[in-house]
Amino acid sequence: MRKNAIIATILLLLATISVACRSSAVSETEQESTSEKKIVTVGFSQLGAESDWRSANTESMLTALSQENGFNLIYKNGQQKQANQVTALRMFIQQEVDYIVLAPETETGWDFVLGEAKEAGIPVIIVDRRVAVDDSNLYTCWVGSDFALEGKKLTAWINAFTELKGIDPGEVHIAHIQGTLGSTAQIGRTRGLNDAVKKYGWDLLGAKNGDFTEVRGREVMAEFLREYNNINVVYCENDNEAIGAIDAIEAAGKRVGPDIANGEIMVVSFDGINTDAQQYLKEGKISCIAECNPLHGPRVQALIKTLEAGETPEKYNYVQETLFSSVPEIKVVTVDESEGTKEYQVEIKR
Ligand code: GZL
Repeated sequence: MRKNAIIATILLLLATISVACRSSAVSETEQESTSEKKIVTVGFSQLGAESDWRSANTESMLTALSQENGFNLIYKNGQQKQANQVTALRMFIQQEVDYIVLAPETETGWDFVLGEAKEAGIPVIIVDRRVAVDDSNLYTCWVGSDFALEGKKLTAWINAFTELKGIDPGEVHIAHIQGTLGSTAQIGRTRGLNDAVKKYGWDLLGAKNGDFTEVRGREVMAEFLREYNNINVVYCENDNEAIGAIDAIEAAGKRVGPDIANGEIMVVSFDGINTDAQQYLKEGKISCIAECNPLHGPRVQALIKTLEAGETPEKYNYVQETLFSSVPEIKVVTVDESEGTKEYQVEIKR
């Protein structure tokens, strides 16, 4: 009898221990699954939907910051108005999101609302264009392109073209279609052209704002054609403007192409994501496109993961980009880096 009692007690003890272990394992598993499943809430303020580049950028961001990737994304489109973006950021702050991601329309006017985000302890990641604020601690980090370098690359290509064809720099007559004034992309690409005009001695006829859209590109190109009869290069600050400009040039009965010695008008551009522009490049209607990569979604996702792990990402994260050329003889151009003095070769993709 006593023996049975002892065996029963031991069995009861073993059963109790195994239940305790299983429950702690379950709770650990649950904890692990809970921590693995931690959903990160992100408020993303996109500036608008003005171009194919912007659409590709938005799609990349929404795909990367998806629920299956562990995010609860609150997406707001600013319709090209900074006031709408400021309202969106204030809403994100009220909702106490974990992170704010901002693709700013233009560089200035962000100090106050970014100060409110900082006050609320919400890290801000800037994507694509930059913000010009007094205190760069108002945002955690930025990812995007070096727009001044893009301008350097494209103007280096124009110079290589004139040298290849033996065209006198003074015979290069440029119509400049700018992007949204005050945006980092416009500031950098415009600086690239203005510096090159001084460096090579080109004739810059004028600059008009095409606002990165096809409609405005067409309108301002028509204005240029009414004002000047010697345009032989059109420097467009994105592909949508270039497509509109080509429409206007052809509507005026002129030809687009690299044969400027025989009256063609050479069109160059930025981005390289628009399928029509890529087709124009193949046909030679656009002579060169400086790549501007819109696929920032995975890059922003990686920055958030770094922050979630308690690590500090680089403050400024530049995307590597190249040139697309329709002129096969030009295979590489040499540019010096925007800030540095190092020269480097830009392999041209065909
Ligand atoms: C560049 C981006 C620009 C694109 C345009 O990073 O801000 O805005 O070049 C877009 O196509 O509208």
